[in-house]
Amino acid sequence: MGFFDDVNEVLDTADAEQEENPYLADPKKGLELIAKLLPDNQKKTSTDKIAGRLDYMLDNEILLTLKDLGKNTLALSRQLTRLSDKIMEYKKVRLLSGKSIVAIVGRFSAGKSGFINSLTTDSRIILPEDQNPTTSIPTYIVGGQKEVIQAYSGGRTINLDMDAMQAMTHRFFEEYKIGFSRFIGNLVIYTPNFPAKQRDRIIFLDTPGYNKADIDTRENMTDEYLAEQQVKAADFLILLVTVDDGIVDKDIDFIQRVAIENPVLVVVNKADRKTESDCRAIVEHGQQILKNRGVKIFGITAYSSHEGKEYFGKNLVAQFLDFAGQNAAGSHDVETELKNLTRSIDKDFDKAIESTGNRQHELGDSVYKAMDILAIKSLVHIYSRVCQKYGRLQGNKKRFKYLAEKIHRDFDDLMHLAEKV
Ligand SMILES: Nc1nc2c(ncn2[C@@H]2O[C@H](COP(=O)(O)OP(=O)(O)OP(=O)(O)O)[C@@H](O)[C@H]2O)c(=O)[nH]1
Ligand SMILES: [Mg+2]
Repeated sequence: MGFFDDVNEVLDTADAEQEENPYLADPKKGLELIAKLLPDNQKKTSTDKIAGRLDYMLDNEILLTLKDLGKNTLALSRQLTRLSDKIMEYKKVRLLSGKSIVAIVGRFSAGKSGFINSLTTDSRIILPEDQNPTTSIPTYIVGGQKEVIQAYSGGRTINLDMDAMQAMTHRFFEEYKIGFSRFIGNLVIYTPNFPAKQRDRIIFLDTPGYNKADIDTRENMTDEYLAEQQVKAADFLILLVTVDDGIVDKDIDFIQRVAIENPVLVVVNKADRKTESDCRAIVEHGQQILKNRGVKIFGITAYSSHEGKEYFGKNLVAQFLDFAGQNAAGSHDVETELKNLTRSIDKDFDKAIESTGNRQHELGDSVYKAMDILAIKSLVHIYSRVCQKYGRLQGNKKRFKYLAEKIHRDFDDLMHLAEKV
C-alpha cells in the first residue's frame, strides 16, 4: 500500500466532526494540500547549504580560535551558539526583525494555544485548541493588516487558508503521522486581532507540548528537538502549567535546557477549574519549587484563558508583555548582533595580544636580570610558553577575522535568498 493509498483510506474513514473541514472531507483536496506543502528540494539546497555552513562556522570553527581568550571564552561561546540558533531560523529573520519573540511553552494541552487566543482582541479564536495534542508545528502569531496564514517549507512560503491550517494541526492528521512538522518548519499567522498595544513590538510563538506523547518515539523526539531549537531563539518565555498538575520536573528541565536569559512568566492556567484557595496553594507551591530549582522568574500568576482574566487582582500578564515590548528595540536584529559580537571578540583578541605581549617583555626582562641559573631555567620555560601563546593568539586572530568576513558574507547571501522567497 502506497503513501497516498494510506491517506485515501484514512480520509475515507474520517468521522462526522472532521468532515466539516474540506481538506479532511475531500481526499482530493487533502492530497492537493500535501502536494502543495511538499518540499521543493532545488531551492532548499542553496539556502540550507549556506545556513548549514554558517552554523558550523559559528558553532565550531570560530570557537576553536577563541580558546586563548581566557574567562570570556565560555560567555562568547554561549553567545555564538545562541546566535547560530537564531540564524538557523533564517527563514524568518526578516519577519522577526526588531520584534521580541515571546514563546509560550508547556506540556501538551496546558492551554498554550487557548492562552494566545485569549490575548487577542475579542478573544478571537485564531489557533486550534483541543484536548488532544494539537499544535504540532511551531506557529508564529504576528500583528498584520489582514489575516494571512503562511507555511514556511524548505525556504519557500506557502499561503494557506484557515481550513488548511486546521487540517494540518488537526488530531486526525496528527494520529496518522503524516508528519507535516517534518517539512514545515513553521506556520505564521498574521492577524489584525493581535493585542494592539504590542503589535509592533512582539510576536508570539505557539509551541508543541513537550510531552506530546509520553512515548519517546524518534518522530516525537525530532519534533521536540525542532521545537526546542525554535524556542532557544526566542527572547522571552511564558511557561503555561495547569491548576491540575502545577509545575512538574519536565517543565523546569525544559526551561533550563532552552536557557533564555530573561526572567520567565509562569501562568497557572485553567484557574476556573479549582477553588480560589486551591489555586492560591498551587501558585505558592509553584513559587517554592521554582525558587528551589533556581529559576529566574518575572512572576507566577493564576489565570483562566476561558475567562480571559488573571486571579487575585494581579496584572502580571499585561506587565510581562509590556516588559517584553519595551525590550524589543533592536534586540532581535540578528545582523546587528552578529556585528557587535564579532567586533567585541576582535577587541578581546587585541586585549589578549597586548597583555600577552607585555608579559612577554616583562619575562624577557626578568630572564635578562636573573642571576640564579635555576630561576633562569624556569623563567625561560615560562617565557617560551608565553611566546607560544602570543603566536597562537595572533594566528587565531587572523583566522577569526577571515571567518568573521566569511560569516558576514554568507549572512548577506542568506538574507538575499530570504528576500526572494
Ligand atoms: N477550563 C479551562 N479549560 C481550558 C482553559 N484553557 C484551555 N482549556 C482547554 O484545554 C484544552 C487544551 O487547550 P489548548 O489551548 O489546545 O492547549 P495547548 O497547550 O495548545 O495544547 P497542544 O497544542 O496540544 O500542546 C482545550 O480543551 C481547551 O478548551 C482554561 O482556562 N480553562
Ligand atoms: Mg496548541
